[in-house]
Amino acid sequence: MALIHDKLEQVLPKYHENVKNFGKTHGEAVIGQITVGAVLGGQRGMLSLLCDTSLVPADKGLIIRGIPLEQLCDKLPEEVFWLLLTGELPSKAELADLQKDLEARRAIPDNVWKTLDSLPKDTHPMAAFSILIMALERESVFRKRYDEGMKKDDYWHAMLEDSLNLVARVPDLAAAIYRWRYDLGPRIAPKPGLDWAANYAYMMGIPDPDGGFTRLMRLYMTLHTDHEGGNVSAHTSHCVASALSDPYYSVAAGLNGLAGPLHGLANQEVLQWLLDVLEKFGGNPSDAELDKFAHDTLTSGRVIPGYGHAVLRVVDPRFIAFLNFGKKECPNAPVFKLAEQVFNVVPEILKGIQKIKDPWPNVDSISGPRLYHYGVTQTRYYTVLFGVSRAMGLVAQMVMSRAWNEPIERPKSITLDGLKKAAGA
Ligand code: HAX
Repeated sequence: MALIHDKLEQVLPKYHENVKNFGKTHGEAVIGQITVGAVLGGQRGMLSLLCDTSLVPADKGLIIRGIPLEQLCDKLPEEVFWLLLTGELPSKAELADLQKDLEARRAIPDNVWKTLDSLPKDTHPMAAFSILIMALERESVFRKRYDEGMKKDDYWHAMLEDSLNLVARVPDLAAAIYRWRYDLGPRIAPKPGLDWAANYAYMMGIPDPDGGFTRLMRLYMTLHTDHEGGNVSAHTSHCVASALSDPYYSVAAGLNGLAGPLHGLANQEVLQWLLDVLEKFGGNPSDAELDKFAHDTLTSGRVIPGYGHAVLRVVDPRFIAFLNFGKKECPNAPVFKLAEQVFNVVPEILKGIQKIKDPWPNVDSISGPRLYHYGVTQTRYYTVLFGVSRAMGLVAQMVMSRAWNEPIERPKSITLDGLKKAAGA
């Protein structure tokens, strides 16, 4: 049995007890109010989900299991995965064991590759990614054991099995989609001994003479794993899993939400926006030209992609991590310089628009320029990279929810007339 399983055997039953006892003693305590504005405003600020993997305070940004993101930037994504699941960073031996375990789980059945080959080439890479995860569903240990009458207390064990299998395999699926979608030649088999993100980079087949792309991929995968429970991908995945749909169904559902332009697809939109700027001005523009371009975007009724956030009210620490990486590794790349320039120009514009609550960049405003610099120029692929990493957070949240036997999600809806009555209108 892998060490991650042993560790969770120690941790999760205690977590279950903790949640259960707290629910018993404080089940009636009031923790907030629901306003009409929140119901009409995408449930902003409504506290209604338990998520212990990470937290996003508006004035700080991502904190994973009590550790601010800034302190995790040099960690491998597998280490963050362990942290998400257990609440602690792994020891060297635990990390090595998890890596070995993931490596042993990565074989992909042939039906999945046949599914990929059968898709039309203009299928969006995110759609292909979701379809391939669904093609893996027939492997679900959770569903099989549920059909055999598994006990409730064993649910998380089966969820963990599926979760580890899925996390082990998503880089292979994603790399294969990249090579297939852009006619880059046959799939590249994983290289034994490489870490999870390095293997993903390797299987994409991007030339990487000085290892810069591999370093970027490690950072990229570490930064995108989790962002508490209420964002569209996490919440969707969580809701689907609460019906005891297995992780394949639930992760695919979450990734379908990630594929929206207001969520994970923003990284694709950002890069396109930056390339439009470079094309229009024949290179990097002056600040005045950039200011005018941004205003034109806004007056045409579009958002400035990569800026603003539903929760954050400060510069996203994930943005800062990428900015620091770019300053060190590729300070003169035109598209990186432009992303930096946008950071100097756009917040001042957005601050002048009263309705915008957060004028600052989010992670998507800068992840694409890094990829572009290293040769991943196919912008429609970008959200797949986000999804590979996010799968770790989604499944970690799912395993924890199963551990405390969270019931099926079922908030109550209300009609407009009912809402008006409730508001005394
Ligand atoms: N450009 C133009 N207008 C913006 C804006 C931006 N970057 N950010 C917010 N606004 C607008 C909203 O569209 C909204 O306008 P309406 O009232 O006319 O609909 C108004 O300002 C109020 O929005 P808000 O309360 O500040 O922000 P929301 O919580 O409603 O939305 C979004 C948060 C991230 C969706 C929003 O800021 C946005 O659309 N940003 C651009 C897209 C983007 O970068 N998305 C990625 C977000 C991070 C993420 O999830 N990554 O996966």
